[in-house]
Amino acid sequence: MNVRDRLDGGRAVVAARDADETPDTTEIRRLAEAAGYDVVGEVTQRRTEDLRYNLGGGKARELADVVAERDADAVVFDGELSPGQYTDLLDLFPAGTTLTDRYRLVLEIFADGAGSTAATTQVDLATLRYELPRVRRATEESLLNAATEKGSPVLDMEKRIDAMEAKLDELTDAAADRRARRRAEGFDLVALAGYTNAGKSTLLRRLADDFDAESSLDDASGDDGRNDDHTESITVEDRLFETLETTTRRATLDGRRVLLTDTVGLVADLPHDLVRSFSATLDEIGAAAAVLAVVDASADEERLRRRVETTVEVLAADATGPVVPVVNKVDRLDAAGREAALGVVADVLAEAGVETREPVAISALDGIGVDGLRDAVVGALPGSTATFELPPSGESRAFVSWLHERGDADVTYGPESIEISFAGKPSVVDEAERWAADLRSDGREG
Ligand SMILES: Nc1nc2c(ncn2[C@@H]2O[C@H](COP(=O)(O)OP(=O)(O)OP(=O)(O)O)[C@@H](O)[C@H]2O)c(=O)[nH]1
Ligand SMILES: [Mg+2]
Repeated sequence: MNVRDRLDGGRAVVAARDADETPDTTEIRRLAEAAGYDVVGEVTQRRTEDLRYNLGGGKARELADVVAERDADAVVFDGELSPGQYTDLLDLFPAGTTLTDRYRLVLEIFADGAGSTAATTQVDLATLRYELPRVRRATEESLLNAATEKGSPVLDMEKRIDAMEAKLDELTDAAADRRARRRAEGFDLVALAGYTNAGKSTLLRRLADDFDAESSLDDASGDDGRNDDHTESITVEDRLFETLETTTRRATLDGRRVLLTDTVGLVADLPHDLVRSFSATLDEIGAAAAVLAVVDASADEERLRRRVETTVEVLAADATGPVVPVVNKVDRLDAAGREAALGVVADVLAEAGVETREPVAISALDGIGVDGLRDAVVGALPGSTATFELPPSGESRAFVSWLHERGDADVTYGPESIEISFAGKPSVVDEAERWAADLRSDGREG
């Protein structure tokens, strides 16, 4: 059950323009639906940008007619409208019609769905950053010389932006502390990133040890102590921006303990500062020991290319760990289709000059290739191994359970000794070696 199932944005006409080809409205329609609109019509145009309306003047009036005919409440424009285009277009439409561009549409989806303080603050900040230049322009036009400090909407917005940035910094520090703690406990952090609807959450559910509320690691106290539903379930839906907040679960991959974080999806053609505003996603990507870049391989070649490009742009800027490309939804493809998709992904990555591991083809839905993916992830994580031979004491058994919690321990109990081979994070192996040395010297003394 999702809050957004009850959203009703009203009836919308989508409009799109492209200089080079007839616009494809599939994605903007799906974004409009995710924001709760019922799409009742569309108007598209192939031409260069008109300064006044963005669309050509004739097309803009045609759009107004369609709005009236279909009794629409809203126009959703695929692109970014300048403040002037926004007001001029709105003037053409029947009174009461609302106008939303691609950027505002994404903000609407997030504003409706964000639950935690961090997520809400991020959306508010992105909205203010978007509105500021527009309000500044409007203020300059109307109050050319009346730059009063008192009650200036621009100053007010600037203050709110500063306050929100400070608040987000605090929340970000808390998240970083949490990550440091988990690393110290021997967890490797792995992030799932990628275009919206690629199947990230489905993959998280498949890889996680357990995905019920109990095992959720996003303690609400890290936000504001509020009881927060968003961290309790990982929802999967064939809808854009189903996941609006990062969520972390435990997973054990070939005995290696990792924390997997599902992140907010990416979408093409958004101004960079909107993506930046969702800093929790970028922080998780930056902190991860490995990033799984999930792509929907069942998309046609052009879309696949565009989505991989969008993903790569973000990863190139933020990922520090190795990137494992995950070519998902291959259950929808035959062998030739899989090869083609793997080829496109490899191509885009090579063109972008990002260094990644070999792409892995999987179906998160039915499990094809997931074992291979586990191996690939473990292979990408920094790791080391050690063997120990210890006296059979209570201390040694405590050591063994400590190892079991922190990595992959293979234990043989003999009458005279306990033999262990262990694989895990280098820092854990170092600590284990120090402890084992103590145990051995205690054993000799006793
Ligand atoms: N056929 C097929 N469908 C899949 C697979 N993985 C995911 N899906 C479907 O794709 C849709 C989106 O899946 P999600 O896991 O919600 O995708 P996401 O990347 O988390 O999407 P956002 O949270 O919106 O960014 C759902 O309808 C899934 O059932 C797969 O391997 N095969
Ligand atoms: Mg999701």
